[in-house]
Amino acid sequence: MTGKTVGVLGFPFSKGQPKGGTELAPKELRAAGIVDRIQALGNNVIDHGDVDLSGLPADSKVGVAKNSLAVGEANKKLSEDVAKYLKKGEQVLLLGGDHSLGIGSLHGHTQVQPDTVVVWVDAHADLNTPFTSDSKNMHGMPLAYVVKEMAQFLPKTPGLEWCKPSLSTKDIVYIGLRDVDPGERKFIEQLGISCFSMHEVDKFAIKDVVEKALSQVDPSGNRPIHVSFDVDAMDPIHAASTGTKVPGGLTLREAFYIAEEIAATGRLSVLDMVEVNPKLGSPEEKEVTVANTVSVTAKFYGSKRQGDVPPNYVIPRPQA
Ligand SMILES: [Mn+2]
Repeated sequence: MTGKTVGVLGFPFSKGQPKGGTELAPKELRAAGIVDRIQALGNNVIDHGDVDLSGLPADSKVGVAKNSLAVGEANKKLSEDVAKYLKKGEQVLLLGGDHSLGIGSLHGHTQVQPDTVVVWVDAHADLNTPFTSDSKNMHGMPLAYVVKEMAQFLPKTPGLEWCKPSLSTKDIVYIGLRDVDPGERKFIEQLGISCFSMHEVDKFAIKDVVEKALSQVDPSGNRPIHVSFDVDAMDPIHAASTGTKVPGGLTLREAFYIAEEIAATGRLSVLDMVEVNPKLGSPEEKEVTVANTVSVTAKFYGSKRQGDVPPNYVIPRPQA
């Protein structure tokens, strides 16, 4: 995995959901050494800091979706930043932030690489529209705003006017789902979105799930890959400090395996790591969640459980 340039971008944002704290995650992940870990694997890493989210509009009332003006404006900036660094030839590692950032991340990515495929690793489908969502929180809606076939189900959403859907349902595959709303289940079925829920993870085991997922979405195996990794895909044992945890999730080993196999394709282009919330859970749970998020991220950039060897490592010998 040497020779790649990874541009790291923080998105300190939490208005896609009601619990404050995800805006602190980029800082926590950096403090836990995420940048150094990826650099030590032989990647060239540039930390671009955080997306400038100053001066976001304040949403005075709940319109069609909560905080849609702020979510829309923040994601517009994000989309521009993601596109900017991809155009420079970098891979982008995005540190969220809540999962509403999928809107800007996918929009920006498809502006530069329209043939990208999306692997959405999550306990939830994040495919709600403002009409199918009970909570009206936009971290449950990002895919609805970037998928062409979903446009017919969406209301006009203040703040999101700039966002033209640029992906097709056939470009997307889910892994890890286990808490899917009725409307989302209907969309998945009717639009034919590839989906490997925890049931399929149990049934086929993670090796076959990853293989099938990648071959379904990209049979020829040559398209850029966008992974949107919600830490709530993992079991709460491994990632308790997150806003919408659901029991029965991926083990840490299964999360590692997904990341290792994606890394092995050599086609990872954008990785979103989202929904770490340092304000939730005990201090120990926070520490475990952050540490596991850093470890999974490192696997996406070449860290191996068989052991990592720094590029300049020389076996020590006794002096003659
Ligand atoms: Mn999510």
